[in-house]
Amino acid sequence: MTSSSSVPAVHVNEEVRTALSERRAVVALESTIVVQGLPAPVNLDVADACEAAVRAAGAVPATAGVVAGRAIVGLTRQDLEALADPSRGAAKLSARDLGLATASHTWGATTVAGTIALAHRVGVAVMATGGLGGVHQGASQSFDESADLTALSRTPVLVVASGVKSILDIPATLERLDSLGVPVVGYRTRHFPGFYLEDSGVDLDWSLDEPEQAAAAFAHHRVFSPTGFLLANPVASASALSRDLHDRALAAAREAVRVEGATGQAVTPVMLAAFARVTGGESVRTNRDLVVANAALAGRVAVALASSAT
Ligand code: PSU
Ligand code: MN
Repeated sequence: MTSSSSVPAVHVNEEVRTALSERRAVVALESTIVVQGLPAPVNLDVADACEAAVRAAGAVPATAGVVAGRAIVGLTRQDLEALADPSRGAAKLSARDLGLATASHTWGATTVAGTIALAHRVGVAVMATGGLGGVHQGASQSFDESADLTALSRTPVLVVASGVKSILDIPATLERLDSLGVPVVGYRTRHFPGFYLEDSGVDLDWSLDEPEQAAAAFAHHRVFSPTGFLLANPVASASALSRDLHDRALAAAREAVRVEGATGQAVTPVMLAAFARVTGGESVRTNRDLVVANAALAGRVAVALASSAT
C-alpha cells in the first residue's frame, strides 16, 4: 500500500465544474448501487439511464466515487466501468471511509453517505438514489443502522429516494430520521414508499406535489437547520413488486444473510442479490425503474433550486 500525506482534493470534472460556476443545476449520483447493488450488465445500463434522466430534466449528472485514491464528483463512463470491474474489488465507501481510501490510493464506490459528503464538499446540493440505508431488522441487538442516516443529519443535501430499502425496519428508520431532525417528505403521497413497494404502510406528516415546492421547502429548511432532506418518491405502480412476491423474497433474503453470516457492509448487497434470485430478476427491473425515476425527479428539483437561487 502506497500512502500520501498531501491534503486530498475532490476532483470535479469540467462539465460539472462549469455548471457549478454558472450556478446551473447539478445532481449527484452514487456508485455503490452500480458496483455493489445491482448485477452486471444491468448495473452500467442503469448508471447510463440515470445520467440520461438527469440530463433530460435539464441538469448535469455527477456520479461520485474514488478512483485510485482520487475522490471524484463526475466520474467518466470509463471510471465507472473500471470501478464496476469485479477484478478490481472496489470497496464500498461510506463517509467514514473517504479519507482512508484517498490516503491509501484505494478504489471505491460511494454509498449515499459517502456521496453526499463529496457532493456537499464541492457545492452540489441534490442527489438521487434508489433506497436510502436505514435501521436493520434486529438492530436493537446488532446496532446495525446505516451511516446514511447520521450522514444526512449533518450534510445539507436533498436526497431523492424511494424511501428506504424494504429489507429494513421501516418504522424504526423513520423514528431515527425524526430524532436526527431530517425532514421526510412524500412526493405526491402521504405514505412513506416501500422501495420495491409503493407504500410501506407508514404515514408521513408532509407531502409536496411539485419539484418547485420541494426546492423551496429545502431552501427554507437550510435557513433553519444544518441537516439534509429526504424527498420520498414511490416506485410507479406498474413497476412495483407484488406484495406476495416481495414478502417471499424478503424471507429468503433474511435467510441468505443468516446462512452466509453476512454482517456490516455486506448485509445490504447480500439481501439485494437474494431478492434478484428469488424474483427471477424482477426486483432488478423494479430497482432500475425506481432509481431512474428518482434521478429524473432530482433533476427537476435541482433545476428549480438553481432557478430560485438566481
Ligand atoms: N439504493 C439502491 N441500491 C443500493 C443502494 C441504494 O437501490 O445498493 C446502496 C446505497 O449506496 C446506500 C447503501 O447508501 O445501499 C446502504 O448500505 P448500508 O445499508 O450498508 O449502509
Ligand atoms: Mn450496516
